[in-house]
Amino acid sequence: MVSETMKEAAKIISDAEYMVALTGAGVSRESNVPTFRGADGLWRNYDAMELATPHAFARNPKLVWEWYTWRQGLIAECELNPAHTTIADWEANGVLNHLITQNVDGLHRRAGSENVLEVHGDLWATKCISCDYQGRLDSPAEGIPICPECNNMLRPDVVWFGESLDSRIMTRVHEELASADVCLVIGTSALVQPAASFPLVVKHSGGKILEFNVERTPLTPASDVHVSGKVGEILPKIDKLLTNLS
Ligand code: BJW
Ligand code: ZN
Repeated sequence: MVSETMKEAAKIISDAEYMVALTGAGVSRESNVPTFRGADGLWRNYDAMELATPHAFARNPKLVWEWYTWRQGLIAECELNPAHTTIADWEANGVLNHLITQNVDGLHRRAGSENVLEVHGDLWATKCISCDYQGRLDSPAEGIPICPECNNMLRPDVVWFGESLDSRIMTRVHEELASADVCLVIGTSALVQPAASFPLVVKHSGGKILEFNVERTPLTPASDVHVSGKVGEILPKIDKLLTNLS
């Protein structure tokens, strides 16, 4: 079924001059990657402060690595869903200019998206806790990976609570937001800063926000259109509407 809000969203997308998207864990939910918050989210069974902070890593690096190894295994096995592929098609077709993702699962790149800013890092990337070494894993970590340069511990190269986002990536994010007249907000609870405020930059410069989510979020009141439902189902329907509009 095609709803009125889907039609409104398709019209705004087809009229956009420069469109960016902010994605979150909801985009990968239909690939069976757990989200963070909500009834079946990771934070139901795991304490964020025990796992996703620099303090947690300093206290118990083995536990933190076990959690990341488990997630790496899940992601290595999972399949793309139509939300990832539609977003990648929109970039290839010139509908979407740039993608800003909070996801660390790498699934947007696997789907073929190239203009991607991964603001919370990459689950497969590592960095040394004491020297400048940066590396990549090609399969789930075994135990605590060790730095080949200085023998100290490697950590996942992701952004934990209390850590700043990479300043070069933030500069690129703000360049993209300044260029955009439409921002899609796809499958994020919009609770984690600073990412949750990125769409408001577009809104405050006169642009539009289109939100796609199964639930309302703090960004819903600022959104020009909120399309309710699973993004793996909604985005392909909107794609069909775009074909009819063009
Ligand atoms: C579907 C769907 C389907 C499901 N279809 N939809 C007080 C006020 C303001 C800020 C702060 C504060 N106290 C602390 C802060 C700062 C903090 C913060 O924002 N905290 C808030 C939680 C309160 N932020 C930070 O610390 C950031 N750094 C920073 O601010 O630096 C400056 C600073 C330094 C020192 C002190 C203070 C400030 C860093 C944030 C890093 C976040 N890291 C994580 C982990 C990454 C690594 C890893 O994955 O292991 O990033 S946390 C986690 O949340 C992950 C995600 O990227 C991020 C966002 O989650 P997301 O993607 O929105 O997922 P969910 O699960 O929340 O939502 C899923 C959504 O999908 C839901 O809405 C569903 O409905 C929907 N959905 N299925 C459509 N099929
Ligand atoms: Zn090192």
